[in-house]
Amino acid sequence: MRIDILTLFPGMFRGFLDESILRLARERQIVEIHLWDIRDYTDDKHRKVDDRPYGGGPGMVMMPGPVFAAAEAADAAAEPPARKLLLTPQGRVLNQPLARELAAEPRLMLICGRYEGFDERIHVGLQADELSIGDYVLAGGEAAAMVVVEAVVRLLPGALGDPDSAAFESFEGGTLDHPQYTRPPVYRDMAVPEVLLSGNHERVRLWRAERARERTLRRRPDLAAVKVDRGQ
Ligand code: 9D3
Repeated sequence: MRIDILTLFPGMFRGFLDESILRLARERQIVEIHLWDIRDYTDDKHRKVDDRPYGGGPGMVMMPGPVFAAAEAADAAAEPPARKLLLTPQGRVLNQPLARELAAEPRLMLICGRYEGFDERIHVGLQADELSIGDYVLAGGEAAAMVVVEAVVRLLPGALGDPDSAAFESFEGGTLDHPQYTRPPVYRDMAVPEVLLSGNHERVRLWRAERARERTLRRRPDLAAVKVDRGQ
């Protein structure tokens, strides 16, 4: 997969892309990620990327010219044309099925905004889908783009060391994870549940399923409800 990221702050991505799973996936050539500085696609001496909203109101709006020019340059850099995603609070909210859908694309273009938002002609003219990562207010699209990249890249075949771990996870199974323990067996007077030390795999499996179900009902009844609706 190829991912192009358009941003006013490419420096925010460097550490993120150079560590852990993103570094490994890039080294293994599972994903190729390119950063584009939207300010490089301005044509005035002040390198202006935002302007005041028509109709008045607070804040500034991302101008169409630099974003279109950067998106066209990125699209022309490879084939096929990218699926374009505009990170905005108004977008479809990212969830695991959408991450899976995006992971099946050959190319993604993530367009990050700052200020109050994008000129509407950007999403209309570029045929970009709007994407949010949840109902809280960020200062711009960059952190959201990193969330999308991490959620998608870990699903690409070969990106995780263990090929099973992506299939067994929370949300796709419809429940939260059960509690986990590792050594030592007692830490600061807190003991690991006896069943996990028993060696009885059937008891362990049942205990984990019960704890996962209990947690899901208490903390995320919305997820538990999805599971009932599907008749699982
Ligand atoms: C919804 C708030 N807006 C009302 C005036 C102003 C506004 C706040 C924050 C406009 C843009 C932003 C910057 N946010 C993003 O760029 C963003 C975002 C987010 O804030 N929450 C969840 N997902 C995303 S994706 C991009």
